Amino acid sequence: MEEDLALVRAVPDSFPEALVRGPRPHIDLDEARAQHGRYVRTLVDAGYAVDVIATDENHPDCPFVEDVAVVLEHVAVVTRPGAASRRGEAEPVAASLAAHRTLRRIEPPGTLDGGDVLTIGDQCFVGRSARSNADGIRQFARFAAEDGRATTPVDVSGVLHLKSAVSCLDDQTLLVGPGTVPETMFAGFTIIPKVESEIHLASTLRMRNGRLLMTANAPGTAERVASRGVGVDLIDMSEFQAVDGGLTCLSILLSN
Ligand code: CIR
Repeated sequence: MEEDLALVRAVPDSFPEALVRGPRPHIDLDEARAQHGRYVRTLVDAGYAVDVIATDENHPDCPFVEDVAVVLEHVAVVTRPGAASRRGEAEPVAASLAAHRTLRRIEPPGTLDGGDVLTIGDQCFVGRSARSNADGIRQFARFAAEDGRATTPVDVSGVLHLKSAVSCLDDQTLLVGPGTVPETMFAGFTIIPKVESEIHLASTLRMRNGRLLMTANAPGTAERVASRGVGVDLIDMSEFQAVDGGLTCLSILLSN
């Protein structure tokens, strides 16, 4: 029987030192762990078997597992994150994925963050961001082609990753932060704009039970999405948002 698996990584004591683009925020570690616990419970309730990878104190950003591997149908691409301080996060995640997929690896000088890869059906859109460079995108495109998928690079501005800008509500509908990507790259999709003041707050995670998890501090955008008949669940992830994280970045979801 097909099983849907979620890989997550526990929050280290060093999490308040996670990378951040703006001024360093105050992070409440207990609250971060409580929020992570609720995120994991939501995945369990949605029917995922959750594999919790041990944390790593030397890597404050390690709960953001999405950035170190991209899982396709047959292969998993182990990335080489754009931030050098994050490169040591990949191996335990790769070890866990090796049981499920053939591994491919992004090699220097390529860099790629999984947060820049948006897969919809047989298409992969990859953000050209501060974290993912042209060589990394070229290497990724080769691996995606092995998996039968075409890759389209997309310029990203004003946010960390492509998936901070664009998320997928279903195979035809995208939620997009106005001004973050050239929308012409997504011709053929229905585009729902995020509420302007919520561009950095609204993020989504599409779950196997057909429901959409959304961040609770972007109510205008959640309302816009719910009014289309999508079943929305809200979650407070403020401590992860404070260091530029969204909802997809805290898990890697895969089917077996
Ligand atoms: C970083 O700057 O790398 C982390 N503090 C946040 C990463 C968030 N990842 C994601 O949205 N895919």
